Amino acid sequence: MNKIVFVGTAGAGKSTLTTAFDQWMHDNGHDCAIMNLDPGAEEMTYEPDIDIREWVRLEEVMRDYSLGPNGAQIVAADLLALNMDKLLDPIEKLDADYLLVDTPGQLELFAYRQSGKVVIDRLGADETVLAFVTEPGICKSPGGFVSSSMLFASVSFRFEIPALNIISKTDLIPSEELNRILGWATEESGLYDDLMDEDLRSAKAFSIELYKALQQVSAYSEMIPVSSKDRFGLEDIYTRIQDIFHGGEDLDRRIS
Ligand SMILES: Nc1nc2c(ncn2[C@@H]2O[C@H](COP(=O)(O)OP(=O)(O)OP(=O)(O)O)[C@@H](O)[C@H]2O)c(=O)[nH]1
Ligand SMILES: [Mg+2]
Repeated sequence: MNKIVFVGTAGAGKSTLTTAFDQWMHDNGHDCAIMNLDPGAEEMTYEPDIDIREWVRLEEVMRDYSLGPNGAQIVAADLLALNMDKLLDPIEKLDADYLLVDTPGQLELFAYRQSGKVVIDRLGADETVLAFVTEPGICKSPGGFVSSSMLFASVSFRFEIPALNIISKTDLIPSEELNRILGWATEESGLYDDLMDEDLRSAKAFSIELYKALQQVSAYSEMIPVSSKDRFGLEDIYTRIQDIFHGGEDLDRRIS
């Protein structure tokens, strides 16, 4: 089973995209299931087939360990890793070709703590792809774009599995602004010049050095523009996933 793990900054649109992509997959005849790994999720826009909250709930961790929400997220992330065995059994029983995995908003818990690595390893690194989700609110300024690219590079390099760089909520910005961001990602437009023009004072020097470091390790990656609201870009995600898993061949369509 191919797994697509949606990671990204808080509120970037991971859960909404998981919902929209699941609907797109079903509408296009692909068997797809959803696993929620956010122990603090409250209002859900989808019905998860597997839900970490059956084993770990943020409010219970807060109560049992006398912790505030941030401390509880850290404990919950570790409990999540410890409970992966319980999740693997229902995954094996799922009758689906694709599993969409929604993760908590705190990207740093997943990206930098050991628990994130345990989760990916247990899901099977060779059949998992990361869908990194960022949004215009973060990356429409040159400095913000570099910071978002740094987060993308961090998760890509740390997990050593293929990663898609997705910009969500594109319905919220004019197309010229979106094209400028997409141009930065492919280095077709002058990110360096735009950074130089940005009025950031000391942060400018930091962004420029970060920009150079990311360029040196070839961290810039084409972005997939998406709007879950307008159901735009969902097919592009599917196409890229097919590229990664099957070298571009759409097995589902070949069989049907
Ligand atoms: N306009 C617009 N709003 C969106 C889109 N995707 C998500 N949103 C909104 O952005 C907000 C956050 O979306 P979520 O899907 O909850 O984001 P998340 O990354 O799962 O958030 P956390 O799990 O809390 O980190 C919600 O109010 C969504 O309705 C989109 O494509 N367009
Ligand atoms: Mg969410």
